[in-house]
Amino acid sequence: MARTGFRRRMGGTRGVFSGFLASVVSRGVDDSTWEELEEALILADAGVGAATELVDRLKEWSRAEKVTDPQALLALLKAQLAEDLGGRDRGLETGGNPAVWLFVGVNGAGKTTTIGKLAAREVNSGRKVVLAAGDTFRAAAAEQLGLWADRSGAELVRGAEDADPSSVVFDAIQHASATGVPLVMADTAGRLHTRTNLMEELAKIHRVAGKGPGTVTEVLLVIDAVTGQNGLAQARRFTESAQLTGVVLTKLDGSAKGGIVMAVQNELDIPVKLVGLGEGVEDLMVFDPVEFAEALFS
Ligand SMILES: Nc1nc2c(ncn2[C@@H]2O[C@H](COP(=O)(O)OP(=O)(O)OP(=O)(O)O)[C@@H](O)[C@H]2O)c(=O)[nH]1
Ligand SMILES: [Mg+2]
Repeated sequence: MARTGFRRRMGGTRGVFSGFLASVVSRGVDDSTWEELEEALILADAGVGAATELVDRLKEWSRAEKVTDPQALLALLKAQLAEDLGGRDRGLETGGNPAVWLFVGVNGAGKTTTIGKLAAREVNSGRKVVLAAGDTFRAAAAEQLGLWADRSGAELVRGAEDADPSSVVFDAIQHASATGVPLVMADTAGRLHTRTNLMEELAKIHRVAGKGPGTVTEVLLVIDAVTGQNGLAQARRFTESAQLTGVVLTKLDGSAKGGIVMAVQNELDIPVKLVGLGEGVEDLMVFDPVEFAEALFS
């Protein structure tokens, strides 16, 4: 996706900062600049702690350097934001024979869609992929994953209706191993039929997946950016029981709460590895802090 495409799709969150941008550009840096910026960051769900800390840092610098030029302030703001969000490894580990990537998250977050988009990316780069239909909550879930398998050129392994999710994932890994496929992406349910606790079920899938020939190299939590701080609360629950390696933040295109990227990394200390910017197969990007900062403040 071109840079302009990213900027345009970030329109919801950009809108939150447009008042601050317009007033700092027209009036220069003054006392209300800080309040407006802090308010906008909080409205965008960056988290109060992160917002205050960033604004205090900028305020101190601009007072020490006697900066009143808005462009100088915006340049520093972008650089600081990108630096705060940067320095993280956002790669997805592919070593593992096969490598197994688990996708977890509440229902509707975008797990299945993200798997479909990523499968297409991997297949396009020449890697064979098996998709494991570990969401056995609804029959339609496996069908939805099957559509993505067809579209992306990946193979689907599904179980009987109401099959144990762990066994479906285990079978998929064995199948991948037996046929020389290096990567398995496993879908999971955001809710369950049984009274079993979701977190326990996910822990079991993780454990069972590790017993086969493969290695679980990624556990990606999928969060819907539209839910903002609420998504952060969900994420906390998942971090307590799943060994997460990264976050996929979906629906940034429809969200005014893109600041959640800051909250996730600051408060949970988990890298946002990928962002979803639409429903299509192309609408998934590796999260780029520089591009993100540019999109919000230019
Ligand atoms: N606009 C937009 N829509 C998205 C994005 N990612 C997913 N969606 C949509 O969100 C809806 C839910 O996505 P799913 O992938 O089915 O979510 P899920 O987590 O698998 O949901 P369950 O299977 O019910 O647990 C679908 O309509 C997707 O097309 C995104 O980045 N942007
Ligand atoms: Mg799903």
